[in-house]
Amino acid sequence: MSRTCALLGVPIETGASQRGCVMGPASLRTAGLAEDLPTLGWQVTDLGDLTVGPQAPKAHRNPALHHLAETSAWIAALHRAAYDAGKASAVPVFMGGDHAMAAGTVPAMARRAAEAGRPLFLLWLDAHPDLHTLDSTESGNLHGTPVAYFTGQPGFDGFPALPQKVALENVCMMGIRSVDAAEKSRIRELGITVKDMRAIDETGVLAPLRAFLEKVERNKGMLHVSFDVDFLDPSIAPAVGTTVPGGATFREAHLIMETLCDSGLVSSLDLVELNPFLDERGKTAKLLCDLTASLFGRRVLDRMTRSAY
Ligand code: 4U7
Ligand code: MN
Ligand code: MN
Ligand code: MN
Repeated sequence: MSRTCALLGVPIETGASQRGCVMGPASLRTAGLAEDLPTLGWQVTDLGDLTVGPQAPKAHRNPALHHLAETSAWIAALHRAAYDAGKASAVPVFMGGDHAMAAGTVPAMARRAAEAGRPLFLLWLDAHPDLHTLDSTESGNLHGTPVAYFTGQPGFDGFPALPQKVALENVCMMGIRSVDAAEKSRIRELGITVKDMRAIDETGVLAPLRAFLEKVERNKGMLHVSFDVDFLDPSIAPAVGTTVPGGATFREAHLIMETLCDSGLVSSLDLVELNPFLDERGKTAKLLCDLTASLFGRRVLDRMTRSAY
C-alpha cells in the first residue's frame, strides 16, 4: 500500500449545541498534524477546507431539530468530497468539525470500499453511540444521529439519500458511557457491538480491539476509524462540548492507535468534535496529533527521543 495521506478540513459546527468546532481543522493544523506525518514516512497532501454556502431553512416534524438544512448540505457535500479524498490518497483524514460529518464521510468510504469489492468496517470511538434518528433526538443536535443514518435506519427524510450503507455487523463501538433511552433500545434491537467503559474496565482495550481487527482481516475489509474527542477522559482532553467523566486514558488511547497501526487495516480516519474555544493552550489538539501519529507509525521509543515528554 502506498503511504499517502490526504487531509481534508471539515469546519462544520451546525450539528453541535455549542459553537467552536468550526475552528477544529485550523487548530489541528496549528498543532502540526501535517508536519508530524512526513517524519513517519507518509506523503501528506492538505486538500484545504470544504465549504458550504448558506441554505434556506428546512422544516421538520420534530420541533427540537435545528440547523437541518445546513447540516444536510454539509453531508451532501461530504458524500462527494470525502469520496474524492479517498481517491486522492490511501488514507484520507477528515479533520472536523462536529460528528454530524460522519454522516458524510462514512457512506463515502463505504462506497469506495464497495467499488473495490470489499466491505467497510467501522470502529466508533466515542462516549456516545450517536444512534438517534431525526425523530428520536430530544436535544435536536444532529451530531447525535450519524450512526443511525449510515446504517440505513428509517427516519432520515431530511438528510440526503444514503449513497452506501454500512452493515450493522461491521460496526464496533468502544468507550460508550452516555446512552439515551431511545438509543439503548436501538442498540438491543439492532444488535450492535458496543464495548462500553465497563467492558473496557473489565478486559482492557486490547482483547475487544483484537477480536474486531481479526474480523476485519478475515473479511478482507477496509476500516474507517471515527474518533470523537469525548472518547477520551475530559481530564486529558477538555476541548469538547459534550464531556463525560470516565473516558479512555492517555495510554488506552495510544495503545488503540498503536494496535491499529500494527494491523495495517485502517483506510480512513475522522478526527471530530475538537472545540478549540474550550481548549487549554492547544492541549487537546496536540494530544489528537500525537494519537494520529501513533496510528501512522510513531512508536513509544521514537517519541521519547524526539520530544520533551
Ligand atoms: B457526539 C446526546 F443527549 N445523546 O443526542 C444528544 F446526551 O457526537 C449527546 O457523540 C450527543 O458528541 C453527542 O444530544 C454527540 C445527549
Ligand atoms: Mn460522537
Ligand atoms: Mn460523543
Ligand atoms: Mn460531542
